[in-house]
This record gives sequence, C-alpha cells and structure tokens, in this order.
Amino acid sequence: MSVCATRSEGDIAVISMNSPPVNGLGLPLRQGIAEGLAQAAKDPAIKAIVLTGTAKAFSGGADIREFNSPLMLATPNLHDLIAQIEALDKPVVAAISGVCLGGGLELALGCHYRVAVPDAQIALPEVKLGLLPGGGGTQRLPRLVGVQTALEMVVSGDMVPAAKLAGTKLFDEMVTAGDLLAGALAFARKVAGNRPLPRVRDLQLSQPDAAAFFAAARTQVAKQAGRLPAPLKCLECIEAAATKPFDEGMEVERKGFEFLVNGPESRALRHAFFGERAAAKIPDIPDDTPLRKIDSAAVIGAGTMGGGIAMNFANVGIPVRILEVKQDALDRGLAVIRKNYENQVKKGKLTQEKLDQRMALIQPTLSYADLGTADIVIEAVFEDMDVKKKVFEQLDAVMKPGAILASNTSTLDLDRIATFTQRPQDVVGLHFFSPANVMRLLEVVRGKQTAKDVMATVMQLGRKIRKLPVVAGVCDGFVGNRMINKYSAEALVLLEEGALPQQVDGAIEKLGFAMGPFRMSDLAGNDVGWYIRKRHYAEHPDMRHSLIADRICELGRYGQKTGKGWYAYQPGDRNAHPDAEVEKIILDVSKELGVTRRAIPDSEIVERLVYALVNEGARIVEEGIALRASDIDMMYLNGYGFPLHLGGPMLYADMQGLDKVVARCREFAKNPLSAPGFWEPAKLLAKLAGEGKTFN
Ligand code: T1G
Repeated sequence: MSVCATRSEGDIAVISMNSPPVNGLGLPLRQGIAEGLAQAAKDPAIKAIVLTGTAKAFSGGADIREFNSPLMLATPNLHDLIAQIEALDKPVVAAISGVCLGGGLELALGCHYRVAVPDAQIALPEVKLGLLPGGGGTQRLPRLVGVQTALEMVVSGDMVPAAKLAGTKLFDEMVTAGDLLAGALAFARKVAGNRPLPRVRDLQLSQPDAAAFFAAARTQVAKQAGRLPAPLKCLECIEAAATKPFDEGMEVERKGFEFLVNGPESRALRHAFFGERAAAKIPDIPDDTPLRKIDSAAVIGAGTMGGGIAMNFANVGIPVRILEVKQDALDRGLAVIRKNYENQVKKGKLTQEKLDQRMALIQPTLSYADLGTADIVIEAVFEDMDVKKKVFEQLDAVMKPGAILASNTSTLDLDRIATFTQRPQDVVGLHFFSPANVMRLLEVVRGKQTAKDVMATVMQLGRKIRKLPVVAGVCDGFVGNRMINKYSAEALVLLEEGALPQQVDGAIEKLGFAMGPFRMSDLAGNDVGWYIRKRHYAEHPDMRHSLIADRICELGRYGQKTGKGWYAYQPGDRNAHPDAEVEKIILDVSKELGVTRRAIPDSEIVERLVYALVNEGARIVEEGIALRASDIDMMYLNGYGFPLHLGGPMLYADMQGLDKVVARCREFAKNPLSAPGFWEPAKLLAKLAGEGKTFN
C-alpha cells in the first residue's frame, strides 16, 4: 500500500499521507509528497492542493529511526519539500487532525494555509529528543503565534490542542463540525485565486526590548536545562527569529540542529524514547493477548510503600481497598496519603475537589474478607518470607478466581512466594520504587508460572497508572537491586582503599547522579542494606563482610531517620555533613585490613561504580533475567537516578567503548580487596567487546 496517495476532488488535488504508525516523514513518504506536489503543479485543471494525514496523525514528525543515517537528509528532505511548496503557484492547504508534531508541523508551516480540527495536538517536541526543530519551525512558528508562545512551545516540547491556538495566525480556519476534508476542500476553493500566495517566511516579526526579554528567558531556561544543551539552543533560534532576517535565522537553526543531532545527549534521549517503547514488548507474549479486567484493586499494608501504591490507583480513578492489621496503622497510613495530596493542593498541582475524589476511592479496611472482589491485590508488607507466606495464604483463601496476586517484594524469591498459593499462574511481582506514587519505574517480575495474560495485563496496568513497566526475571535482587548491590559493594571497597563517603558521592554526583551511594543509603535507611547483607552472610558463609558498613549499623547509624549514618544530620536539615566518627571507623578498618590507603582519582571512582553496574547488567542480560540491555537502561533512568543525558549504564558503556570497559575491568580485577570474580568481565560484555559491537 502506498504511503502517500494523490487524487483530485474536482479542481483540488488531495495528497493523503498514510504511513503507519504516525506518518513519520521517512524518505518514502517524502518522495510521495514531492511527487504529489509536482503532479498537481503541472496539472492545469488543479487550482489548489490539500495535504492531509489520518485521523490519528497528520504527522508525528521526522522519522527518528533515520537519524544519524544518510536517509535523514536524503532528498527530498524536509527543507526540499517546504521549498517546493513555497515555490508553487498554487495554494497548498494543510488539513490537520490528530498529532501534528515536529517535522510534521514544520511541513504544515511551510504550506500557504492551515486548517485544523480543535482537538488536533500541536507540538515541536524535538527538545525532548535532545534536538531542536530543524525544518524551519523555530523561524516560522514565532511568526505565527508570537515569540512568547513559540518560546514556551519549543523549549518545553509539550503538546498544545489546536483549539488553544485558534486565535493565532497559525490556523486560517478551524473545522469544528464533521468532516475535516470537506472543510479543507471548501477552504481551498475559497483561496484558490488568492495572489500573492502567503508564505510564513515573509511575515515580519519583532520583539519589543528583545535583549532584555531573551536575557531573562535565558536565565530561566538554563536553570531548567541542567546538563542538556538543547533547550538553550532552542532559545537561541527563537531569538534569531526575533532579531535577524529569516535566512540568517535559518542558518542559526541549521547549525544548532547539526550540533545537537551529533551530540551524546540527543543519542541518550533518543535511546530513552525507543527504549521505553521496546520495554513494552515481551517476545513470547503477543501484543493482542486478551487482558484481564482491572476495575478495582487492593493493597496490603498502609506503610510508605502501600500508601504510595494505593495513591497510584486512586490517581487514575481505580477504587482501591487498603488493608492493615491494626486500626492505628491504618489511620496513620491514610493520614500520610491525605497529607501527600494536601501538599499537592498547596502547590497548586491538585484541586481540593480532586483530593476529595481520590480519598473517596481509597477505602481502608482491617478485614481480608473485604478484598475478595478486587481484580488485583498488591502486598507491600515487611520484606520477610515468613510474613509474605502468611499474607499470600490468606489472599489465596479470599481473592476471587482470576484475581491477580502481586508482591511488591524488592529481592525475595517470587517463585517461592507463588508456592504459598494454589494459583501460581496468577502471581506476579510488581516492584514499585519509593516514593511509589512518584517514581516512574515499575519492575514487573515474571515468575516461572506467571500466566502470559497476567503479564500482559500488569504491563498495561503499569502504563495506565503512569508507570514505566519493565520486565525482570526471578533472581536475588531481580534486575535493578541486583546491580545496585554490586555498585554499593564497590563503593564500600573504595572506602577501605582510601576514599571517604563524601568523595565517592561527590564524584558520582558530578557525573550527574541525583545522589551518591552513601547519601542514598542514609536516605533509604542503612538498616535495609544491613538486613540484606546479613541474609547474604548467612547464605554465603565464606562471603567477605563489609566491615565498615556493618560497624556503622552496629552503632545504630541508620541514616537520616536516626540523625546519623554515613553523615551527620542536624534536626530539620537534610544536608549531609561529613562526620569524624565515620572517618575514624573507615581508617581503623583500613588499618585492620593492612591496607595502605591511597588517593583515588574521581575518574576511577566513577569507572568502578558505573562499570560494576555494567558488568552485572551484562550478566543479567546473558542469563535472560532482563530481556534486553535497553531495559536495564530504562530501569536506571527511571528508578535509580542515573543521569538522563547519559542514557543509562549500558549506553554509557557503549559510548565509552566496550573494549575500554573490559580493559578497565581486568585492571580492577587485580585489586586484592575485590571479591573473587567480581571484576571478571561478563561473557556477553567480553564477546561484544571482542566483536567491536555494543549493547544497544
Ligand atoms: N519516528 C519514528 N517512529 C516513531 C515516531 C517518529 N517520529 N513517533 C512514533 N514512532 C513509533 C514509536 O516508536 C512506536 O513504534 C510507534 O510509532 C507508536 O508510537 C526535523 C528532527 C506520535 C505522540 O518527537 O511523541 O521531527 O514501538 O507507542 O502513544 O524538526 O509516538 O510500535 O515499533 O509512542 O500513540 C519529532 C515522537 C521527531 C514525536 C504517538 N517528533 N513520537 O504516541 O504511540 S524529530 C516526535 C511521539 C523531528 C524535525 C525534527 C508519539 C506519538 P513501535 P507510540 P502513541
């Protein structure tokens, strides 16, 4: 089927784009449009041209898959199409419905006229891919909607309903009722004789007091942009539109685009874009697997996790029962949930009415009998197998047939948990990340017997409650925590060798991590890690103990919640203050281990922490615990504060070069303090490095 068809409706040519899934402007579609325009141009019977897409998409923009390949600029490229339209002596009317994004909007801006339906979604979202609109959008959009609106749209990349822009020159007419094509044809007949044909590039644009306006805007944008260069480059282009002739502004845009599209940040953001979509695909579960109905939910445990999980359901209108064993725990849990919503109301992010609606959807109970009708239940009780056993035996007794029984466990064996029920096929892991109502990552743990429709259902449910669901297999720590355990273990070795917590945290935070391992541990609670270490010591008697970490915990230094951990904290102040008592413990342990402490460069700290993640991640992919390397990156970007501009640990390793990563692992393996095999390069890593390949 052709991706672009041209036909005549009387004396109007209609060029219809139809290149699933979103009319991405890949080369075949561009060729079809160019041919359609040429055909209409030379046909004397044709007086005007309508360019249209589908109800879902006028066009989702350039085909991102073509980037950094010859196809991206192969002629006719987007600039060629716009130049062809602007050179025509017949009006071209863009008829816009569905999404009209990026290069798709730029194509429409190159047309002489634009008509749209009110609920069409308009955006230049390139900044979200680490880019800027490279098809003239930064120069044409301000000429139609004004500098302020264009700046907001281009720097945020957010969608705006066409109705909101109806009053601007962007749309010559809104087709409010019924058939967009009929409206566009009528409009085309109306303007067919207009001359000279209006070209957006010819519109004059000025911004009063431009210097001061853009100086203020630049400060604002720089603050939000962090490590990402695209927002400021976008601003630079809008400023050029307001202060320079059109063609000079186009040159600023071209240079900015070229800089960004070849930069590491854009590669990372495009990796995140495709990685998020790839994560939704489970090779052995067809996309059209029938889903179980999820109209109501239940949560066991109203603690921090349980309360946050319950909020996710209420936030999307799903009634959710929340169970505790004691009334005061239940009351406390509900009070925390209400407080969270009240804080959002105070910040203007939620209305009082919505707060009341959501609280009404969260129904507290002390009785398991009240849960039986729920379509899914998620337990978020203490991370202890005996406790889980009791809970799942009770759930097995009360939940209706077909209900999904999920555990929020972060490390325990889900297959063992499934044996506490008569329905292992209905058991799945839904590992939320604290705070559960905020963190986007949802680690979906697939048990040996988890049914395919249960997996398909919870993956869809994850997206519905605005999470990013990523599949993990069953092993100790699944994917994310199994890797973070290696990262934390290496951080502790660095202390024994010569570093202090503030140096380790500082080094990795300079790379862009939200928090280094020690500040993170103080926040999460050092006793959590201690509990897991003690389980590991019991399971692996010959395992080397982390003496420093154990001593910190033996002193009750659990972190922020006890006012002391790896750092000291003042009441009401969450800032981490280095503590001489911790430094003494570290120096004492180094002495006991007979280690001559040495100064460790920040660059080595970063390599050892990140490559510890990468090496374990490679093992996880090798074992099939993760379906693909990009899934690991999506987990780390959305659940562990890995810097977005680096795209995740596996992409970071790709960008360093896997051969370099292997060489450094082999170097670190010589460290007598490292656990045996810790730095042995994973087979997959060594194989890819040897073949000159990458994870992604
Ligand atoms: N290029 C290639 N593939 C795309 C695509 C695109 N622009 N947009 C979507 N897809 C694929 C996506 O990977 C998925 O594939 C399928 O379509 C459905 O997407 C020169 C340089 C359009 C709002 O940034 O925001 O123009 O996984 O699952 O939820 O200035 O996709 O099924 O194989 O997201 O209905 C600018 C990005 C490009 C838009 C639809 N455009 N896309 O959402 O479906 S740069 C964008 C979206 C540019 C110019 C510059 C969304 C959507 P698969 P989906 P959806």
